[in-house]
Amino acid sequence: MKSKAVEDALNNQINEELQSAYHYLAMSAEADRQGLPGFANWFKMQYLEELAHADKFFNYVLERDGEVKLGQLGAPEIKDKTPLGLFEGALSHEQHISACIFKLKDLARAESDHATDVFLEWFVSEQVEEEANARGVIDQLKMIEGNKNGLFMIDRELSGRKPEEDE
Ligand code: OFO
Repeated sequence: MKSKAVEDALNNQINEELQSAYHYLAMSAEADRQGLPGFANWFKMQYLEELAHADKFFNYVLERDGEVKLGQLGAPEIKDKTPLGLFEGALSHEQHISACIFKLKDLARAESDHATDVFLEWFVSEQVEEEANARGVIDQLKMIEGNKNGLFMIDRELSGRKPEEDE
């Protein structure tokens, strides 16, 4: 790639996306352990989406004749394991990813890398959606205030999430 700084940042983002996937996989296992199959499904679908995000960055670096450098992944850590805590964790994680994407976009512009700037547009919109999705579930969980029937209904709703079609 023309800019080494952009190439490094894109490689770093592959790692961020894979780390996200790993994080959601751990959340899926935790939800399953708690007897919440719908939550487990939602996090598993999110895990698959994050793998697809990593793949988009991976393919893009190769397409631009860059060098892919895969780094280490850390063990996921779930701070708050309550249903609300899981989704609050997801939201703050997505806010972190949004900040990464914005920083990457600023760098692409500073380096006059127009192709990368355009490539990142998809991720900017995706992050708006991802934050809104997590926020939507948080709102529902706050509304039921821990009521078991309410939690059962939300779990049923989350069980309906399907893998996204390729975009
Ligand atoms: Fe959850 O977001 Fe990737 O980019």
